[in-house]
Amino acid sequence: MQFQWYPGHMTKAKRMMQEDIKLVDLVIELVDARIPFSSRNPDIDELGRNKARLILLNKADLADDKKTELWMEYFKGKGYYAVKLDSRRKNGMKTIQNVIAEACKEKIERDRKRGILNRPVRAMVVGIPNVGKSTFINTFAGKACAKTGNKPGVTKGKQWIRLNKNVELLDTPGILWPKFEDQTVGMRLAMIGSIKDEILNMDELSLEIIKYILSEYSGILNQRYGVDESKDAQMVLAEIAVNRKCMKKGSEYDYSKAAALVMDEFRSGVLGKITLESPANPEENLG
Ligand SMILES: Nc1nc2c(ncn2[C@@H]2O[C@H](COP(=O)(O)OP(=O)(O)OP(=O)(O)O)[C@@H](O)[C@H]2O)c(=O)[nH]1
Ligand SMILES: [Mg+2]
Repeated sequence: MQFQWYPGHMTKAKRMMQEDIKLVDLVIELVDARIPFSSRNPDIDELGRNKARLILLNKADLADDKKTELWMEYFKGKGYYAVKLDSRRKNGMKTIQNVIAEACKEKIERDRKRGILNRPVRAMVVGIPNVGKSTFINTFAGKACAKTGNKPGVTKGKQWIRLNKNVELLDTPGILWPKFEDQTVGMRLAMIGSIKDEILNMDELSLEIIKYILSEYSGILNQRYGVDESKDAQMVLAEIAVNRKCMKKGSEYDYSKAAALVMDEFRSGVLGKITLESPANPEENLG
């Protein structure tokens, strides 16, 4: 399988990000909690150098809680602040407020020594497509948010959202691209649904996910589809087609229909909370 990701826009996006990052104290980076390695951008560490860094493990409601904890430890060990969340929900946002204050305490202290009081922390949200940036901004800002308008002297045309007296958010998120040239990374992005399905081989993808679930989350496929887990992925897929009556016209089984069913139920969380990579072996191949 080959993956394509926003070619052509990349250089422009990166240049814009470089400009935007100069304006903020804190970079809030969203990653997908199911693939915290593969959903990161290779350039973000370079771009965000000298800024306070907060990593949000978003869509944690779909991820394996134990593995999410391991990833939080991993990121904290590397000097980031890290919080897990479901961006669609309001709870959790208070924690983020507190972590932002903590992450920016040096800046606040520096301001205070220079006699600058109450200058809000400026933050921007970055992440790869579909990771939940807009959802997060909407939930975090809530209804009470007010656009502060253009700030003369800071920059032209940038809109800031004043969250409260302590935090301002750049209102357009920075879209980054993943390490799409790596095929394992591409595969995992495809699995969570971040790559257009039309260009994917869903049958192949479903066999990979079945293989992975059989080895890492035994019991799940038997429970959901009544399949024999001692068989290989191909046989398991065939059994899912039979048990779920995935038929073509006539009496032939439709394995592609079964494959699509498995992908859909994985992505929507129906199969359970499943994480595709661990911090100990993030680059290891699936299955
Ligand atoms: N389950 C779950 N779904 C989420 C969460 N956050 C966002 N989503 C869903 O993920 C999808 C993408 O969310 P967006 O907020 O549009 O993502 P984005 O990063 O702004 O995407 P682009 O603007 O395309 O770069 C939407 O269907 C959201 O409802 C979360 O924490 N949990
Ligand atoms: Mg968006």
